[in-house]
Amino acid sequence: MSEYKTIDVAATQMLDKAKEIGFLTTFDRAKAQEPRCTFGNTGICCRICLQGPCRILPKKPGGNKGVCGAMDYTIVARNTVRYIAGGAAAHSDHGREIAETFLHVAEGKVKDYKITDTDKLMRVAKQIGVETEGRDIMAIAKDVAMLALQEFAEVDESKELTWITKFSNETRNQKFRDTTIMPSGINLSLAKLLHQTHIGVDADPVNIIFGGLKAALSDVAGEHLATDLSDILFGTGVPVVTEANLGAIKADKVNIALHGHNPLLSQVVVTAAKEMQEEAKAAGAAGVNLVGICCTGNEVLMREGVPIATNFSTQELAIMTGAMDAMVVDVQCIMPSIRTAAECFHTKIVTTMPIMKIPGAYHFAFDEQHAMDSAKKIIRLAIEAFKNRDKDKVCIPNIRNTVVAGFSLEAMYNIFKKINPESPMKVVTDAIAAGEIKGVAALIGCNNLKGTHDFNHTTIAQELAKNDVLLLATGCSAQAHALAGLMNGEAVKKYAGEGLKKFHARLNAAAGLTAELPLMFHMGSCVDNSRVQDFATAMANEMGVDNADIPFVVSAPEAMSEKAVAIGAWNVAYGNPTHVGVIAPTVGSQLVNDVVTKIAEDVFGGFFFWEPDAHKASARMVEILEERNWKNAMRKKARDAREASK
Ligand code: NFS
Ligand code: SF4
Repeated sequence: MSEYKTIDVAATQMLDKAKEIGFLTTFDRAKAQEPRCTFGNTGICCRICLQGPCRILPKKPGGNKGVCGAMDYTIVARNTVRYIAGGAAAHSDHGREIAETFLHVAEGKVKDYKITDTDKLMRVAKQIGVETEGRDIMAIAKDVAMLALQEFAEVDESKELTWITKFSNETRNQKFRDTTIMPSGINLSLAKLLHQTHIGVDADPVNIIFGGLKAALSDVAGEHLATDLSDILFGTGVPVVTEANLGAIKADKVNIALHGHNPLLSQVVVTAAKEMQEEAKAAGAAGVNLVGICCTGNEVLMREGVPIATNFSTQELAIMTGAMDAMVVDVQCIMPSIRTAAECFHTKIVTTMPIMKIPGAYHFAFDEQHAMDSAKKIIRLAIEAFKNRDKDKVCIPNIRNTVVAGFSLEAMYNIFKKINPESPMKVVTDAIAAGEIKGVAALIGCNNLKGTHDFNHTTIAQELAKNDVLLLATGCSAQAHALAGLMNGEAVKKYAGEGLKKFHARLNAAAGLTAELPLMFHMGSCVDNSRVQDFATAMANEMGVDNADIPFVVSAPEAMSEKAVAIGAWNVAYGNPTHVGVIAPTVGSQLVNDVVTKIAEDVFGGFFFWEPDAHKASARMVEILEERNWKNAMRKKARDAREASK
């Protein structure tokens, strides 16, 4: 066992190296922050106005409320939903940026981007009600782009978000209307939520939570359109075989890490890198080698098979290899400390987005008109850096695992269709009905150094697999499994229960791929959780039951970011039991905590549960799946009996 809080062997080696050179990593900083303040940890610290911070101090006369009189439940509810606003803003703004470029492509105004997946364009257009019959592709694309941008601009509260209503089933849409959480415009619902949680506005915790859920549904729309438009521009993921872990960094090549979330520039860097291999060779390297970190890494993995270097908590350690020539970052989940880490080496940190700069880093402002030029300049900067690389400082852990990824919903359907061409999702629901698999779990979200890096992710995956649960993954969770060698066919042999093994064998025989299907199906980045929800909705539709009745669970074993809170919240609204592997800062108010962990189930069928212990969490998830299957069986029995007595 490592002396550090990680299960990753390569990370352990790099942490040793960091220690040797005296570089303090996020692992040291996490330790330095302990013990945490109980007020903040449980959510009862309010900093919403300048009279604060106010803490709940029940023992002092007048101390049981904030200065304005806000109760613990108001403070906790406000803090929680403000996380959702932050997360939904991040996802949606990412979606909006893609939609802007998409519009310019449709208008023929940019040269470095094109419509790559016309089939997907047609499918999305039809789904959202854009006329396709006999129309020019670009005209259709323009209408899709305009509708996408309208999702942000809408201020008429009687309207409903297209990317919610057209991709959810009618039962859920009605649920969203009945509970007043159906959003009309993305920007509107986020602004409203910030207004609602200003000092002296909403004091009712339940009303605040419903405002938060409306913002969370805006997050779904932002994510879904980001996924759709990225697929149309860059291609929809198909199965790819590649590798993961720090061993994907090559000593003899110019190494460039693509890190962040927005694929607009990184996708062009991939294209540019293919053209610039010779330039790298002229500089004495064996070529250009791209690796991914966080969700930008997932985007280029899904579409281009770019290997994964590492995930969130270990991003600094990719630099510790001494062989990282440039790290190109866009937005979200980029630790500012990568710049300090880079100072110990020759690594160039390149920021690319106007809202994301790091003092001392290079800034190549992304501009869709000159995306290819920027990409080439960045690669040249990396080639220059390579020439200055100190070979004595290079130490790359010899660890890499085979990864089979690229499972967009379309890619999964292509496999299912080989077994059941008419109703592909029936392949899954039949296997559940037959008791071969217990259900489906989606492992998603971040790393959080309150626990041990990647321990919860990989332990839960193994436990669920043993219990015959079909596994989907996105985000840094997917990367954790990839790094640990769980994302390949070997892992099925090692960890899957007998039922899951049989299910996989059937899929493998049908899929006819050169590589065996992996234990975990990597569905993409965190915005691609929209794919995961589409999977769940398809299950509900196939089974003819409400979303809240399907044997489907979600787990964010090491949740960290505001985006993860937004994703968790909408999962609950969609009826999904949602495990979070850290204790949420809702526990400071019994009332709010009960609303999100208990009452939510009565309203939406979905609910949160906090469980830091990976084994207990897995057991609970299996129990939930079994319970839902049992209920479905009972309902069927009752229905059959009724039919028979007619
Ligand atoms: Ni998701 Fe992806 Fe990772 Fe968490 Fe950050 S990279 S968008 S937020 S840390 S999973
Ligand atoms: Fe304190 Fe109320 Fe201001 Fe919050 S809003 S900081 S509880 S006075």
